Amino acid sequence: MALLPDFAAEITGGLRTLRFGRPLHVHDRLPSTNDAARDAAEAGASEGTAVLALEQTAGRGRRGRAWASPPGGLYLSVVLRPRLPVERWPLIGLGAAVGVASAVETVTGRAIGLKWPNDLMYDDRKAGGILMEAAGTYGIIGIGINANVAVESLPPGAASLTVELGPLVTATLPALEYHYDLVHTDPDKILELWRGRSVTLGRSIRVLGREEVEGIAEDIDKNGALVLRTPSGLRRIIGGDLSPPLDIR
Ligand code: BT5
Repeated sequence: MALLPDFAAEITGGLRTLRFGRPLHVHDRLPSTNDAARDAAEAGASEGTAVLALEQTAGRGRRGRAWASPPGGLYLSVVLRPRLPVERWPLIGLGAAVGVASAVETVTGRAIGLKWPNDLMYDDRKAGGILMEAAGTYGIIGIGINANVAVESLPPGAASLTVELGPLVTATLPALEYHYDLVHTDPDKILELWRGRSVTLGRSIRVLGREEVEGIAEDIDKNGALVLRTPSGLRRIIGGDLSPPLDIR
């Protein structure tokens, strides 16, 4: 699990951020960049401290699910110290998704949509995901983007983009910082940008989980919850997983 200072310097040399990626620790391999960023946060690291690994051996998604992290992809975590009430923290995930989608689009020229809450979609397939973990006063935002890998090494339904890792990181960190700051200063703008990229809204879907609910994804509310129109009225869904749209053909 060696540190790669030369690659870190190559990225930070052209980095246009004030806090994000300052510093940036690059490792050849880690169990999970979210764990390394959490350790840094616990040790007092300032907001923006970032950890990148070229490969993860125990990458994770939400609810303890595994995140396939073969070499080639982007695995990045950033320490956050939000100045927001905790019920608004889900907006940070939405803001990060908007930021990462715009960075990926800029670098690859591919259109990226967002599936609620935080999936990056390319061509109806999942090309990336975001994991926001909160711990008291700080949060860790973890970003996984499938890049430069054979889709056979990813779960079914995944897509991988062809893009150089260095420029992708250099584009992602400023987009993350900009949208994270926007969550604090103009959260309505984040909601508007998220809605503009949504592949969920207007679709008939099923929320999967302990209690399954079907309905039409009508909107997201000011805290990022999904507003679902069901036969028995509007329901707010705070966290969960969505089925693929039920209204496809
Ligand atoms: C996510 O979880 O989409 C959040 C993924 C966050 C990964 C980053 S990488 C850097 C940082 N360090 C970490 O350890 N994690 C973060 P979720 O919505 O729960 O999606 C997980 C599900 O997506 C799995 O159950 C699989 O079905 C599928 N999946 C796993 N790996 C995938 C991949 N590489 N590409 C697309 N889908 C994948």
